[in-house]
Amino acid sequence: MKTESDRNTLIERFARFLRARNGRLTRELLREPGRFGLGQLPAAKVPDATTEMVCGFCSTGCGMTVHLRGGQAVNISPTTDYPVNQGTACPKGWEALTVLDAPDRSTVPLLRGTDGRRRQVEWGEAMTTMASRFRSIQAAHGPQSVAFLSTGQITTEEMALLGAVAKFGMGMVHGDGNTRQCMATAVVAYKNAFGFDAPPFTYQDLEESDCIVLIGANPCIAHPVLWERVTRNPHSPEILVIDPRMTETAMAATLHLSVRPKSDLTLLYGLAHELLKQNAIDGAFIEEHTRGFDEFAAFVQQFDADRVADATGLSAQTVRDAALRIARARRASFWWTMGVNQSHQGVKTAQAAINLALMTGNIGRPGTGANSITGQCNAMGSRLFSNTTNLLGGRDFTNPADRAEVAALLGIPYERITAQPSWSYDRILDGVRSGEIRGLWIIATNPAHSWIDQNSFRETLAKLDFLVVQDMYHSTETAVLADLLLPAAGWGEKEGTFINSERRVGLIKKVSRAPGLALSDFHIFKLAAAYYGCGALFEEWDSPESVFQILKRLSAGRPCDITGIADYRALDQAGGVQWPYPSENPDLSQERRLFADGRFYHSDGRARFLFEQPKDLPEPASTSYPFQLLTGRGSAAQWHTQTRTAKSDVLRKLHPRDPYVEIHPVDAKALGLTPGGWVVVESRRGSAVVRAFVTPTIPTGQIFLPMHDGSTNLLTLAVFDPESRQPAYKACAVRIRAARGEEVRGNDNTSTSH
Ligand SMILES: Nc1nc2c(c(=O)[nH]1)N[C@H]1C(S)=C(S)[C@@H](COP(=O)(O)OP(=O)(O)OC[C@H]3O[C@@H](n4cnc5c(=O)[nH]c(N)nc54)[C@H](O)[C@@H]3O)O[C@H]1N2
Ligand SMILES: Nc1nc2c(c(=O)[nH]1)N[C@H]1C(S)=C(S)[C@@H](COP(=O)(O)OP(=O)(O)OC[C@H]3O[C@@H](n4cnc5c(=O)[nH]c(N)nc54)[C@H](O)[C@@H]3O)O[C@H]1N2
Ligand code: SF4
Ligand SMILES: [Mo]
Repeated sequence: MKTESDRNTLIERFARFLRARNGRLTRELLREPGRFGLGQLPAAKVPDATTEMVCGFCSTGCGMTVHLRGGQAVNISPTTDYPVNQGTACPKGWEALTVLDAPDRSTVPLLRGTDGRRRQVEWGEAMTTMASRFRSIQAAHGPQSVAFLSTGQITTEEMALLGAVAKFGMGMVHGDGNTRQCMATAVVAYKNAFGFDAPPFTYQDLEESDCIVLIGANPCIAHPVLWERVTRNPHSPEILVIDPRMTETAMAATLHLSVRPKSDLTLLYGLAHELLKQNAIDGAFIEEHTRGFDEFAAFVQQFDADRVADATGLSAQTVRDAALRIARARRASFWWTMGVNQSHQGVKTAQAAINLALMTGNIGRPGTGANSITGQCNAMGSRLFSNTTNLLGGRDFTNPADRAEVAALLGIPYERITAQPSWSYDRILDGVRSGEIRGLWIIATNPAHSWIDQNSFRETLAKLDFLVVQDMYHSTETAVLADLLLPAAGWGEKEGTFINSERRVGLIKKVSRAPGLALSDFHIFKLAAAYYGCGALFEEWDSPESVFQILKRLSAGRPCDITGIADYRALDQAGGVQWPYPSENPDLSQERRLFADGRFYHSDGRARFLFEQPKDLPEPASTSYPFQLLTGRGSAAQWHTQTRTAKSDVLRKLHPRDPYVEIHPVDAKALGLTPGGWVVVESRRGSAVVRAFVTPTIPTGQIFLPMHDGSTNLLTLAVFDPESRQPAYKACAVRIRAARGEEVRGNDNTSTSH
């Protein structure tokens, strides 16, 4: 009889065979499509070389092989031996090159004149104007009156350069990023619980876990390649999905817990209570490696199954059953994303998931962990090196020793290292409203679509004296508002590194020329420094590769130490490298998780149990607004505000053409709505006209709007988690009715078709 390990070896061998075969077939297909009945490629498209780099959409960080002709990209396919994706990719990855070639690419700087019209200018005039406008605002209103909003979608080297130039060179105090919309909750939860923002897992854990708990996460749509890895798990795992909606992921679950929106906190405390009752805790781990357990255990006594059933809408039996499945597991893992992070009590909900992992000793071993999957290709780079919330390398702006260290490492005078931490995104916007902030520089994010409560956001932006937007496309909702639009190169048109969700540093390369006068963000930041007169401070920062060496210095001796990466150019062949990777005694294994020794980053080495009473929904349903609105990702083929994915014919075919709202058949019937008919969704703040997608996958009393349509955030309510200041995009009260003739959108009139 075969042992489990024999069986695993066989599975692994078969998987390797499939990957090798698929890799060969892909290469042959791209070289000789005629042999596969696909017609012949024009000679100019037949590749003569390949190179490897990571994908530029989501944080999974798949390895992609770019097929080159004369050094220029002609095709792309997933890399078969990259540890992340092992030969698979989602549709966005396959289409990553297509979206670079679009008629609305931003190719030349555009500057608004006194007549309100924008005209094309040379880079020299663009940068002189930017420097002089920002300087005169700062002269009149103080250095803090100019701020920046950046992103998780440029390279780590670019982020670090921007953060350093803006704060240490141009004197700005406040800068934040779209990671606030996304990851701030996980960052705070980890920092307070573990002592550092350190997602502990490696993707292999998805294959090794025997109980995978997904909380507010829909990886089938949002992280399809990670879902692939779940499907390769040979341990027939329990899959518990906590999501109000019966998502694609929930359909594959062994147990779907369709909770009421934002009742997760009560549920997770209830599970802790049940685990205690079932004595399914790891006393030795708790004793040796944590702090605050007794208080936590006393606190959760009040969350008996009846209270939990009352709050969540689940039966008491289901709650007990879920706890039992976790208790039975040898390796339980807890994964969360936006259903948790984007909520009015997100930090405590994330920490409630962390508490479950800690109390059951499910951390630091294969297949375990309290694991936040991040979103954007380089959100993790931004968390460490954007110099916004944290000083470079996960340090603290308010700590003089940290500032002195950074000054010394960078050779920048100590007085220039900003002592005040940045305001959060929403506070920066409050500052614009109050006149404290008058100049704003927005880089690689499209907040005039993605920020919460758009009507108020747009009124706020209109108050600025000078708005600079730096984007790949001139047509985005934010780009069209800019006084100065700077044309940027995108992924594939520049080089640098991204860090994926499992802390893996991967390389991107220039395989295509940016159109017109568009420049890499790196180059634009260098120009900004030069025109501002602070270029001399950043002489050493002369290329992405030299900034990577600076980042290594900044990381030395810290949890995110990457000093062991000797050769930045070899990152692709190495399959990427996970942090930490110190120069002394690095762990050379391909898949690495944190906390194997049970030591956390707090000075006493112990993780913390953190908890508080659940709070009511900020805007509960009422008689006039009887539905709870959920928002999120709609399809694996759409990316956020669709500036990129809408450019691909293939991707457009993979999702419904018109924007839609998911509504339960019972609710649709009661309101007289026809499937596919146009409806109006209204909140106290705005309205959206979309088609009714009548489906039992959404519970009654709730509706779901994908975030990809520009009108979704006209409805959302500007509520924030008090600890992380992350917007609570996923619950406000709305009503819905059939649209009148004049309200129906024209066929091409969707605000997403850029
Ligand atoms: N195709 C595609 N993939 C993407 C992206 C994209 O735009 N398109 N964006 C990337 C980014 S930046 C991110 S952050 C990730 C996001 O990845 P996910 O977080 O997985 O995606 P969302 O759809 O925003 O939210 C996940 C689920 O939360 C559920 N939810 C809403 N409210 C609650 C609640 O109160 N409790 C619980 N338990 N669940 C709730 C929603 O029903 C939804 O199914 O995706 C990344 N991947
Ligand atoms: N209602 C609702 N709203 C949400 C969410 C939700 O679930 N519901 N999710 C939130 C989340 S998690 C996120 S992450 C945000 C995302 O929100 P955004 O960041 O606004 O979304 P993107 O469409 O990714 O915008 C990225 C912009 O950068 C440009 N770009 C891409 N690459 C480059 C580059 O290399 N350089 C430059 N200069 N520009 C580049 C693109 O053209 C695009 O305009 O949305 C948030 N908004
Ligand atoms: S799963 Fe994410 S990283 Fe992988 S191909 Fe798709 S978008 Fe790219
Ligand atoms: Mo995100």
